[in-house]
Amino acid sequence: MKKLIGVGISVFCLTLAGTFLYPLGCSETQPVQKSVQANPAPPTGEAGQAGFLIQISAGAQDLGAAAFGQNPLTITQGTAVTWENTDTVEHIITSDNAVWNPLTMMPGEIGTFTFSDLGNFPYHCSLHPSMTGTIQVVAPSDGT
Ligand SMILES: [Cu+2]
Repeated sequence: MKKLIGVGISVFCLTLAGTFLYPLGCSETQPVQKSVQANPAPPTGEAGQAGFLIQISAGAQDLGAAAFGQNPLTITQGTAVTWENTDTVEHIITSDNAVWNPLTMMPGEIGTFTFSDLGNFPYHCSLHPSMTGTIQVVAPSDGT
């Protein structure tokens, strides 16, 4: 004559196991936060190619060709160029040959154009015609 008390023991064991396992689920790992502050990143051009940032200096209207942070600028084909207006007045970056639509930038604003064609691209500010710049677009070197 045997009394089966196995079921009762099993339930007890499961409860016990749950109690012991509970603390294990509590361990937390704090992820290390990496904070990298960089200058405003220019947008990424086509094919994942990095862009280039040209800052328009304060007082740009009196600076002529020096109004633009990089001038003349040589880039490889497909690069996106972003102008950032760090001045206190509006500027309108205009292609001499109407290659792109004029980029109107109030102070603090940016404008971007991706250069897909080779060649020299002179530009100016249509509000301050003495502000002139040139971008030269060259073929990416393929190492052959
Ligand atoms: Cu201007």
